[in-house]
Amino acid sequence: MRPEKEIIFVTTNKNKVKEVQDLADAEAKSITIEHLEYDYPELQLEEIESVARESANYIREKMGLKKPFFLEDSGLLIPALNGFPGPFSAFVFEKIGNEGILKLMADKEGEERKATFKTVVAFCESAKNAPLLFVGTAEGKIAEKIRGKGGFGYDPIFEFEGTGKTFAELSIGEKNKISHRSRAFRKLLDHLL
Ligand code: ITT
Repeated sequence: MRPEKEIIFVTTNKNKVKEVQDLADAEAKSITIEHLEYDYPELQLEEIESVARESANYIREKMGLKKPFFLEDSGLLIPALNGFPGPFSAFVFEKIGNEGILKLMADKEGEERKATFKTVVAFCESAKNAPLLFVGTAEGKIAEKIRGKGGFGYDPIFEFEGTGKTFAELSIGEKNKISHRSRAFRKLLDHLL
């Protein structure tokens, strides 16, 4: 059967693709996700929304894609560190990793360990259309130590509120029930369906 809609996901991160693919398979069978591995230059802007929007505008101008496409920018925001690492999450992860974040949080207790994961999906129906943004967040706290073998990035130190488990202790399906990415992507699916 011909799929009703094909959309391109522009990202270098295969873990993001796995999660989004799993969610589309489970909740939107008429939508096919095509992965385009392309490392677009990410502007260092203060807001994750602006990074996602400007990245999508760059793709619109440079790539002239013939199909609808989206990309997403995600970040971990820790209020006790004034929102750090936020839009700089990829850079910070590369430089200091989860161990570095745990060190920065060493003197933080209780409410001070709160953190938010945020994903902003930027979707363009065509290269002519300005991006539409869909935002998803997940609330939790920074764990005391690295836990779990699943997931990627900051997952082993992000404990989802109430569950007591880090995202790295969940399967992809379980993470997709509650994650920032799934919440943003579901909004895109609602828009498309
Ligand atoms: P693209 O920009 O090519 O999509 P990326 O991995 O650079 O891939 P981001 O800039 O959105 O993606 O990610 C910022 C950082 O946050 C990066 O280090 C990711 O590993 C991490 N990250 C993103 N989503 C995450 C998630 O769901 N769980 C844990 N870490 C995540």
